[in-house]
Formats: sequence, C-alpha cells, structure tokens
Amino acid sequence: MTEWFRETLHRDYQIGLRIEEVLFEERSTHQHLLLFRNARFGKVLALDGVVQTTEADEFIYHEMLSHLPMLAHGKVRRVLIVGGGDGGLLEEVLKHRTLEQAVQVEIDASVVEFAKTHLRSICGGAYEDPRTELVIADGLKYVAETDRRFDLIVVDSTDPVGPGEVLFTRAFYADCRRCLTPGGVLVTQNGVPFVQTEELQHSVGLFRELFAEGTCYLATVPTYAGGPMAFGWATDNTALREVPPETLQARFAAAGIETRYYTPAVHAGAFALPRYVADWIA
Ligand code: AG3
Repeated sequence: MTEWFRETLHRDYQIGLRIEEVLFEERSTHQHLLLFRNARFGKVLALDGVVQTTEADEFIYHEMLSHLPMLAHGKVRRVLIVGGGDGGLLEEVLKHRTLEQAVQVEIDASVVEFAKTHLRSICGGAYEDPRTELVIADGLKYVAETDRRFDLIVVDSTDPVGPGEVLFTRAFYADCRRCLTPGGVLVTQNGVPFVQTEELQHSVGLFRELFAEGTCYLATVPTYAGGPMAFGWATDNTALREVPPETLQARFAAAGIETRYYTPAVHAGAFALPRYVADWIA
C-alpha cells in the first residue's frame, strides 16, 4: 500500500509527498508533529499538516533567510531568530564567524528536542554552539518584553494559522522594530505569493507603516509549492537593499562560507519582483 502525505495548507491547492516510512509522530501541547521519509526529499518535517522543512531543499530557504540579510547588513553581531525550532536557520547564521550571539525564541520545546535527535542533518551542532541562547517562549511576548537589541531579526515561523498567527500582526512587527539596533533589519517567512497573496500584502503593508522601507525578496523552494516564496524585508536603512555587487562579493568572500543557493548575484536578483508580485504589494 502506498501512503501519501497531503498538505492541508490551502483550500484549493495541495501538494502530495509519498511516505516511504513514518519516522516519528507526536502531538505536543502546541502542535502535531510528523516526520517521514520521502525518496526525493529525504526526511520531511510537517507541523499540523504543513511541510516545514525537508533535508533536500532546506538549504534554499535557510541560506536566503540568513546570508542575504547578514551580508546586506555587513556588521551583524547579534541575531534574534523567532521560531525556527528545527535549527536549520540557526546553523546558517552561526556560519558567520563575526556573529557574537544568536538568540532563538521557540515556543515549542519539543520541536527543538526532536531536531537534536532526528534532524542533525539540518541543525548540525547549532544548539551546542556557545554563541547560541535558546529561549523557550512565545516570540510575541519575548519581543514585547526584552531590553535586548539585535542587528537582525529573522522570523522563521509557520504560516499564519495556529501558533504562528500572532507573528504576522502589527503589534509583533512594531515590537521587532523596537528590538532592532539603528539600521537593523527584520526578515520574515512570508509565504508563497501566488497562493498566499493576502498574507504578503498584509505584512508588507504593515512594514511600510512601521519602517522606512518594506518589501520582499524571492526564492523558489520546491516543497513550498505554488511558485517562488516571499521573504519580507523591513528596515529603516534603505541603503541595505542597494549594496553594490562588489561589496556583497567582498563580504561573501571574507565570510568564507560555502553555499548551495546563495550567491551575491542571486542576492541582488532576489529583490527583482515579477510584475504580478510587485503589483500585489504596490
Ligand atoms: N517555516 C515554515 C515555512 C512554511 C511555508 N509553507 C508554505 N507556505 N507552503 C519553516 C521552518 C523551517 N526552519
């Protein structure tokens, strides 16, 4: 018998992934977690029926949420990651030797424990790095209360259904801005515009109310189906989006990081929006 995982994220569109083997399943206080093996994508992690990450394509998403903003900024010493319990993003930001501290605020301790046991291929030793500080808390509450300041905040959330919903609100974005050092950047997981249009419009609209600049950049992640995925970009430093290619190249070379998706040219191109996306956020 062949079993298929069918994603339940969208009402009128879905992707299916064949389940070779269920590796782990758990219902935590926060969500339903499923890990299975797919022949093409390797281990697949789904939370509440929605694909979060896979061994085969996580590099695209995690590289674009980390190296792009870090190299655009050029002097990121402290990063805050909201969500991202699988540790894939944390692992990427820690590749920057100049990074002094990565604070990760994850609401679900069981996802982190699970990642350390079952997703080493994705998180590596990120949770054991001395620069990592793991906080098990609600991200919304954390940014509302902390006195800490960060050069970069990355929201690696689920989609705006369930526990992730509050991470798409005006209050949350305003608190993120308060927690940034002057000229710092907020980047967010903002869904696949073709199938999650309102979500992107909503977030970018709020960025533009709160920051000097709000837009998005794109990358195609095969298991986030429906076209390229959008990453929200909000900052008061409008120069960060126009860092000259030679500067990006020099920073990338100095960082000495090996990537499989990110290149300085991809970085620059990611901000070029197809007309339909530009129109939707106009
Ligand atoms: N964050 C969730 C992205 C899910 C997007 N899915 C979609 N829109 N099809 C992933 C966590 C990886 N660290």
